[in-house]
This record gives sequence, structure tokens and C-alpha cells, in this order.
Amino acid sequence: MKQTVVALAILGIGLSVAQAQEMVVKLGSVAPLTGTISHLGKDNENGARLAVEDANAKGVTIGGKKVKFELMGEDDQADPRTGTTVAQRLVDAGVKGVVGHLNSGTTIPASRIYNQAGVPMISPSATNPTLTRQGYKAVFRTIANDVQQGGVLGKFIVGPLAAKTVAIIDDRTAYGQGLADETEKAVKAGGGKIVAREFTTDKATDFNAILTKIRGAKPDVIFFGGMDAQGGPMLRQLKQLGVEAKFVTGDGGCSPEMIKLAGDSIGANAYCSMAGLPLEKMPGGAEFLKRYKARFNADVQIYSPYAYDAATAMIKAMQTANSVEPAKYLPELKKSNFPGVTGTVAFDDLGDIKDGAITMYQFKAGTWSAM
Ligand code: ABU
Repeated sequence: MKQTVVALAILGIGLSVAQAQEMVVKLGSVAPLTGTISHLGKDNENGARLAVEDANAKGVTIGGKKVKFELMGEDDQADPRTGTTVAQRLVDAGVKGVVGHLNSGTTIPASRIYNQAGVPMISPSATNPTLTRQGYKAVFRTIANDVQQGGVLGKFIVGPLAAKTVAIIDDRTAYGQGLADETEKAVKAGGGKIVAREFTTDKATDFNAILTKIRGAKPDVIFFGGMDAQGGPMLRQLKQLGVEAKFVTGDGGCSPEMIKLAGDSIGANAYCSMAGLPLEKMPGGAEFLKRYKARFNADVQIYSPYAYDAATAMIKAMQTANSVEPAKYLPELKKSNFPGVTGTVAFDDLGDIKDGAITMYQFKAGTWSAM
């Protein structure tokens, strides 16, 4: 009898210790943290970090244990090969989910690794449609895609901008080329004529040769499919060459950094699109901006609100499933439906955000202004 009581006491003490134990759950965040778009990569990581910190501050209990989420921030250098290396490293480290990657060119190859390992991944920024058309069950994004974005851009160019002739440049990345192709299709469908199609790279800084060719074609509009790191210097060089065509780019150029890089070469004839709502119209936008600035002493670049919602979706799905194991919480993740910072977070059958919005912006008074 005495032995039984002692055993129960030990068991009782043992259980209470287990209950008091903290379960550490690792989530990955992958983006370029070095290189020309590291400002965007850091922005993505910050968004995911804020969500993790909020969950930890609130206190989350799953499977009877208090959970401490840890964010593993990794740098894929915007390089597809590095992206797959990093993806494998995170899987091997036992992450339960990944927010990332940033670029379509890294996210698409990395998604195969996560999907094979059954680790859910949500990109807050990769917009190439292929990402969610590979038949992968564990792959999602919290932002609209480039079929939607290119369609709106093309209609905008031939509609409100009334362009008859359009020159297109892309950076040969999955994102830049893909968005340029979709925009070209929509321009042609709207009766516009493509008078030049040129390309550069996502490392280039000198565009004089292609811009000089384009100047000769006298387009009404120049569309650039690429990121702000190229878009900014391109605007400077267009001004130096005396090109007066309107300039339109996609979400990768819709950043404060683009404006900084373009300097006084950017004006009212510059436009960009965003694959979501303007920050000020997002349901949680104003509050997010205030808290982001207070926490990181930096401005939101582009995608951090989408990264916040991606990390939150994973954490909420784990809570609903009462498990941090991917196989258990993935079905709940698919059924996500909650009011996020960016809007309602719910996914369609492919893993794309439902009802993704596209917004056009014009440069006005020193900033991108939603039209
Ligand atoms: N959506 C633009 C930047 C990221 C990407 O899709 O490559």
C-alpha cells in the first residue's frame, strides 16, 4: 500500500512537471536576407516574427502543453539552388511549418522539398501561378497570383493609360518573366501592340543598351517585370535617356525602396500594382503598421502583413487540430477562415488565397498612392 502511494505520488509529480513543461515548436522563415532585395527579405521575416511573438505573448497551449514558438530565419539569397539547400536544412531541423520563400524562383523548387516532407509552407509573396499548380497538398500563399495581377496590369495599360504601343522588359526570373508574359497577353487581348520585348537579369544595374533600343520604338508605356532593385535604377536611366513613356511595374517594385532608388527620376508617370489591398485598406493594416514600426523601427516594405497572416494561419490550425504535427494540422490549415491583417485568410482548392485583390498605385507626393 505504502509503495502504491509513493508510486502515485511520483507519477503525480511527474505529470505536473510534464504539464508545466514548455514545448518548443520551430517554424521556418526563408527569404533573401543578403543581396539587393534583402530589405524585402527582412520585411518578410519581421512579419512572421511579429506573429510568432504575438502568439507567445498571448500564450498557446496545444496537446496539454504550453507552446513556445521559435522562428528560424534563413537566407536563400534569392537563389533557387540555395533555396533548396535551405529548405532541406529546415526540414532536417524539424520545423513544423515554413513561411516563405519570398521569390517565385526559389519558392517553386523549395516547395517540392517541403511537400515531400509533408511540411506545410505558405509564401507571403511568391506570385507565379505555377507554385500552386503542381498538385502539392502542403503548399499555400497568402497573396494573389500573377494571372490575376497580369490581367489587371494589361487592362490598366490599354484602358486608363490608353496605351496603343507597349514595350516590355523582364528580369528572366520566374516572377519577372511570368508577370511580363501575363501582362503581354492582357495588353494584346485589349488591342495593344507590343513594340519591343527585352530582358535583363535580377543582378543587373546597367540597362542603357535595352533602354536605348526601346527609346527607338517610341512606346506609350514601358512595363517592367522585376524587382525594385532593378526598377529604381531603370527609372533613373530612362530619365537620363530622355524617355517620356509611362512606366508600369508589378508588386516587386511597389515598395518605398523603389522610390528611394529612383530618386528624383520617379514622377506621376510611374505606376505599380500590388497583389493585395493597400495597407491602409487592409482590415488590420493601420494597427499592423503601428506595431511593426514600434517593434522593428522600420517601415513596412511590401509583404510583411502577408507573412504575419501566413504564420498566424499555421498557429491557428495547430490550435484547432490540437497538434503541432503537420499531418494532423494540415487539414485544418486547408480549412483556414479567419480575419487576418490583410483580409479574410481562406484558401481555395489549389492553396491560393481566396478572393485575392489587385490594387493599382501611382507615384504621388513622394509615395505610392492607391488609385
Ligand atoms: N511577387 C513578386 C516578388 C516575389 C516573386 O514572386 O518572385
